[in-house]
Amino acid sequence: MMTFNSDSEAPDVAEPNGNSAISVVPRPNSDSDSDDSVQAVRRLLDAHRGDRHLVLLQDFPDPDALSSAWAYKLIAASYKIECDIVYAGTLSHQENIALVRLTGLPARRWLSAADNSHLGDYQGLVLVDNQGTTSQLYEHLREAGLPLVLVIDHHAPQSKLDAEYIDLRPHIRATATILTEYLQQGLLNLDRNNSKHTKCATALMHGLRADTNQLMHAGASDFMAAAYLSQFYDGQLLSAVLQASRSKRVMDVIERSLRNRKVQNNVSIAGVGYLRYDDRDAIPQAADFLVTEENVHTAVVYGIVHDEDEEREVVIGSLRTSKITLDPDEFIKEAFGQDSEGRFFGGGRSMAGGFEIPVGFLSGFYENSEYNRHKWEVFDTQIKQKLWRLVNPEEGMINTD
Ligand SMILES: [Mn+2]
Repeated sequence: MMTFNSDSEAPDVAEPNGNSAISVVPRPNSDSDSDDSVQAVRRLLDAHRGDRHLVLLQDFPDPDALSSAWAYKLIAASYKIECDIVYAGTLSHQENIALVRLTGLPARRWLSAADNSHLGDYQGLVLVDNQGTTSQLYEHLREAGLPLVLVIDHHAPQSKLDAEYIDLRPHIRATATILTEYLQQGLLNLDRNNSKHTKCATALMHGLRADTNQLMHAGASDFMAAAYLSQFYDGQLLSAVLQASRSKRVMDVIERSLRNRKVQNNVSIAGVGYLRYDDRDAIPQAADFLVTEENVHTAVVYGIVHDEDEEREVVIGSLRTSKITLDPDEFIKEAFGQDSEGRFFGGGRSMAGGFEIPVGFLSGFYENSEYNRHKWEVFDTQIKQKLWRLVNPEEGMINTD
């Protein structure tokens, strides 16, 4: 299926390796990893000219995912590939809503997992900033026979993927950096006078800042990508996106996390009880906040998110850490293990991780009921036991009040 065209416009990989070379920060295009990936993606796009791709994001897409998917869509369009960017959950962070509205970012919610009527329009599936494990649509789309064409991600490997090409770079801090390298190496030449291009560059800048804690955790390649984007992005538009304010309900969840937190061995853990689907992003925001406390290097916040439309409940948790030696992916996989089908309940990337545990048969939210209280206590106790066991191995089970 793939054709291997010559890549005459490809940058030369070879760099002199002599002793005279002065040590400098590596240029992205001297990174052979990145070069190989760009060549492979270029060949793949060439081979799929005229196709239509479905670009799938995690259920609660973040700025890194949204901006990277948009960049992919713009790149693919120049290869006559049309893309639709979809997610199955909701946009719940005030900054994400502002980002989408202010830039006109073309992502939409896929309304029903059961709706197959449009699947025939697509020849391929592309995963951006995820590996299918954080989308409730992924299994469904694969079962419906949509071939996985391309995966572009920076999370640690989550499961075995059979894609035509996988550009998985866990050492890169943001998927936006990978997409920016694609742009920089000529998959699409950005034009300062094209407002879609400047808006996409602004979104990418936001995405890469968001995933690197405002560049504080950025590596050399993220800085190089930011430097490249700085020629195209709109600073005023970015500050408008960043000024989006938090809703009262999000503030309430942060307040609950503060009140309920327990700190042991520099790890802060807080359960926040029930929250609405649309406020789900309050959980990572609360974790971001708790990790700023003195003597705390890692924060975990979780709650039961209930989706009124589908009567579905799921425990959602977020981990944030400033401890370089703590691997969030390993930590979460070890704490919660796998479900009966061998899928992990969560994973992570550098400095951050998350988990989702289905409430299943016990789902159902009844206003002010004892049932809700019991259910919360059971999940809260179990999650705390699993976390404290890792944080405090000598003490084993601890009392959770
Ligand atoms: Mn990301």
